[in-house]
Amino acid sequence: MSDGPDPDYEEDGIACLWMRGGTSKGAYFLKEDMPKQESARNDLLLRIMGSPDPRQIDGIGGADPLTSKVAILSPSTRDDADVDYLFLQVFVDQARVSDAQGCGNILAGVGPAAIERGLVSVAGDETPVRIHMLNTGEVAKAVVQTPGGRVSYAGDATIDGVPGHHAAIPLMFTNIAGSMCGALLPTGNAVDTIDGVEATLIDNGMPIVVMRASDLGVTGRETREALESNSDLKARLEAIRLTAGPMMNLGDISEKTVPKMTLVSRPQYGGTISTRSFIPHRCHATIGVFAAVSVATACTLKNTPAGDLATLPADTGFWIEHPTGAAEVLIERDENGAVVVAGTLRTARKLFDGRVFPPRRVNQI
Ligand code: NQM
Repeated sequence: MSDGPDPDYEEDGIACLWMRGGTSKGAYFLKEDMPKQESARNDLLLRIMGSPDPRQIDGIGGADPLTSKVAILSPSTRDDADVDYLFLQVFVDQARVSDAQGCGNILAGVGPAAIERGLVSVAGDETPVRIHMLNTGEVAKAVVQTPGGRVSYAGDATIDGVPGHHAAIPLMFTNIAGSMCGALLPTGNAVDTIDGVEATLIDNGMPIVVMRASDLGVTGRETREALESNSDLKARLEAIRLTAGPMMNLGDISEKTVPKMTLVSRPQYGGTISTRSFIPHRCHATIGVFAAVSVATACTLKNTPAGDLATLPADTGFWIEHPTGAAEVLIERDENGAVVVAGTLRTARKLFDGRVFPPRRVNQI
């Protein structure tokens, strides 16, 4: 990164990889191409995405939190990682950019993007990439298909919520318990009661609040659209969230995207459990990767909302049902039943590689 003035982004554009990562979509940048000041960087990202505007019509964002995401990559600052990854959530209808959560779906595109941008060298037909997730401080391990010395996105892996089949990108995690809350169960309890609703406040990679859908007056089988139009439910969830945040050591979360709110019910399609996730104000079309790991972990806790409703698998494969299918989470437990390793399989795809042009601010003209 040069010490000189920032370039003329509006005139020259900025190098951008637009990728699908798992069931999300986002813009991948090199840190060295970004403004040095955080406030200038966030302002640039808002303009690139077209926020604040519910349609993001003047930017590349997809008018949905799941398609208004950013990954910033840089050479790793740690010996046990190959690349540093900062995730940023660009709000759609507010002028806000948040680093207060990670994202396991966008993580799926980090390995390929790091290779595409020359931060990581191809190692053979498959290239392992150790990713330092700056939002939580943990390292994830991904494996990228690299036959013939370049990233291949083609393959036969499928994930629910994404049409077609693509190259598999396995992701493995260790030591993610308490990633943001300091402990797997930050209150020390497997069940807390908030506003009369039993909830498990848990963080195994993502802080989530797990509640029985039936305790909130819904079945948990509703569509994303039906839940999003239920304003009474959304108000009740937000009231519970505002209480849960400080209990989870997250401080005042009124302006943050964590904790996520997860409604659980019995599995419908032979999976482990059925979910509907609020992230936190829109209902997820599928489920976040780390949120799915956290729900799977909650399923292993007896006499809890998830533990009571789950049908635990005989092996390590937990299927977390969501509005458009199910996500598989691999869970390995130690002799005490504690989750020590978690993993999942995602796919990712390079959609566009080019330069993106933000609009000028009025005061710049
Ligand atoms: O939980 C959405 C997503 C996510 C996050 C969100 C995610 C995760 O699906 O790891 O992937 O929870 O805001 O992209």
